[in-house]
Amino acid sequence: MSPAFTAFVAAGALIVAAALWSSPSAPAAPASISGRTAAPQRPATATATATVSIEFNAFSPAHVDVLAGDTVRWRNDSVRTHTVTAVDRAFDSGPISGDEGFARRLEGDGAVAYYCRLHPSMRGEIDAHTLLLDEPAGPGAPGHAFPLRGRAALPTGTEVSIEGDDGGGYAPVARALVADDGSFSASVTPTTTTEYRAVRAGRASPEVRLVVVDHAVLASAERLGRRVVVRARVRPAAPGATVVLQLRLRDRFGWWPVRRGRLDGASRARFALSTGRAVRARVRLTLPDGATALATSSVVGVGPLPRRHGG
Ligand SMILES: [Cu+2]
Repeated sequence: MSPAFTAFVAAGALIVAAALWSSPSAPAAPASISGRTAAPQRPATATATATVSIEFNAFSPAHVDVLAGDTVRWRNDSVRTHTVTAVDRAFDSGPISGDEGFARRLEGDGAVAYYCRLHPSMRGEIDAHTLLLDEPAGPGAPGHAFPLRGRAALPTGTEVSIEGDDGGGYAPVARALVADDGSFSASVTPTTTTEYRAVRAGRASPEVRLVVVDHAVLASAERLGRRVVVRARVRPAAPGATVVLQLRLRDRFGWWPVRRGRLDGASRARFALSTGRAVRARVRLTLPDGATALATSSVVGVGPLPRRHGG
């Protein structure tokens, strides 16, 4: 379980559920329930480092998009000596032998073409941008809000427009403000696979593609003595994707995430609970954050464990 998810569920849901399962007769009354907290976001940094491998006769990747102010680091992974030399001679690494490297901070935006003086057919390019969007964390779902994040080499508080194109050309779909650390985020709601870009004052980030898939989650529940097993299957198949088991807790007025898992190679997951109580459950397909919903199963349930008399 990742620290992020621990933080997410530790807000109350897992504690409630744990108390419930371990002592079904005791009233579940934790001191406080903070509910659905926002999923912790990966902290963005004002600058980042991109790494380019120098191979035997090529730079890999040969094209890199960075934010103005980012540093590019080249590492010689080959047995030959190479150079990293700007075509306009703005910089020249000098000879780099195996296992050595070279770094360069890109101050402004624009394209920088470079090559190897010793093997002039080896060429590469860095595009430094004012705005960059992160690659989406996974496929989105039609009609479901999806978080987009990015970085900007712009002052805190600058407003950035997020534009989307799902076939009819780019149009504004969201706005975002640049935070102190240069990051920005916005929520978009695609209906189909869409290209996005961030725009400010005529400058646009490279576009990113959000693939949109209409997944269905099929769930079933079964009581096996004191154990309740909830099984889920996702179609179309999404092996490795994150699924969250939610329980309807009568005293808590809502659905609570109590377990998180990943779909196996057959796009299935299985959750086991130990409880004598009646259970109403559903299974939700989410982004890796465990919080952004992509699809939700119907409600499934089992009755309570029959009471034993006598003995
Ligand atoms: Cu070379």
